[in-house]
Amino acid sequence: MTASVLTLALLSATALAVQAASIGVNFSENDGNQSWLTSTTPVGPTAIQSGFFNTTNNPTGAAGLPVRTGSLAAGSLLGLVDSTGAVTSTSVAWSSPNAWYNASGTGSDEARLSVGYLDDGGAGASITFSSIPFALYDVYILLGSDAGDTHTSEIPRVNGANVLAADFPAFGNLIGSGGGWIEADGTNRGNYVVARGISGASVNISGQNSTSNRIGISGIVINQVPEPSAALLGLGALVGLIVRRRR
Ligand SMILES: [Ca+2]
Ligand SMILES: [Ca+2]
Repeated sequence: MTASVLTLALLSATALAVQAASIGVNFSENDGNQSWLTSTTPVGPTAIQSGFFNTTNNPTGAAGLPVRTGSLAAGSLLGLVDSTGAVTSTSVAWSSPNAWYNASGTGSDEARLSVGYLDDGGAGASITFSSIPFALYDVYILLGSDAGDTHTSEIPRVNGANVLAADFPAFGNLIGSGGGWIEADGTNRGNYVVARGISGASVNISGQNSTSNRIGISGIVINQVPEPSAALLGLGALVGLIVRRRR
C-alpha cells in the first residue's frame, strides 16, 4: 500500500466516523415571550436547530419538545430531544433560587436562548442530567447575567469540580458578545464555558458560593465526542496488519 493509497483510505474512513449528536436545554425566564420563533434556526455554540432544542418554557407540549414539570426556577424535563430530533431517555432536573433575564431581548431565537437564565442567588443553581446516551461528551455551560454587557463570572462546577481555575471575564448578554457565542477560557472573555471529556450516564452542573461574583446559567448543551466507527476500527486493524507485513 503506497502512502497516497493509505492517505486516501484513511480519509475515506474518517468520512465514515459516526456523526456526533448533542442535547440542548434552554433555561427560560418567561413562558409567554421566550418560546422559539422558528423551528429551524441554528442556535447556541453547537448550532442545534431551534425545533430540536429543549426548553423549560414549554408547559403546554408545543412543538414536539418535552413538557416541563415544576416551574421555570425548579423543575424537570423527561425524554429530551437530541439534535437529530430523536426522543431520548435522557432527563434533566434543575433547581435555582429563581429564573431571571438579561438584556439580550427576545427578537431572535438566539436572543431567546440567551435572555433567560437560572439565577445564582448566592448558593447557585444545580442541574442534573440522567440517562445520557453518550459514552464521552463535552458539557457546554451557557452564561447569562443582568450585571451588564460584561462582568466577572463565578466558576461553574461539573460533578463538583471547578471548570476553570478562577473567576473569569464573561459577557452578560448577546449585546456584549456582538450577537454570537464565544468560549470563555479564563483569559478570553466569553459567554459559555466547556467541560471536556466527561463520561458517565449522569452529570451535575452547579454554581457555587465561593466569591462575591455570581454565575447565571442560560442553557446547557451535552455534546457527544465522536467515537470511531466499526469500519474505521476495522480499517485501522487492516493498516496495522499491512504495516507489520511490510517490515
Ligand atoms: Ca454564587
Ligand atoms: Ca436561556
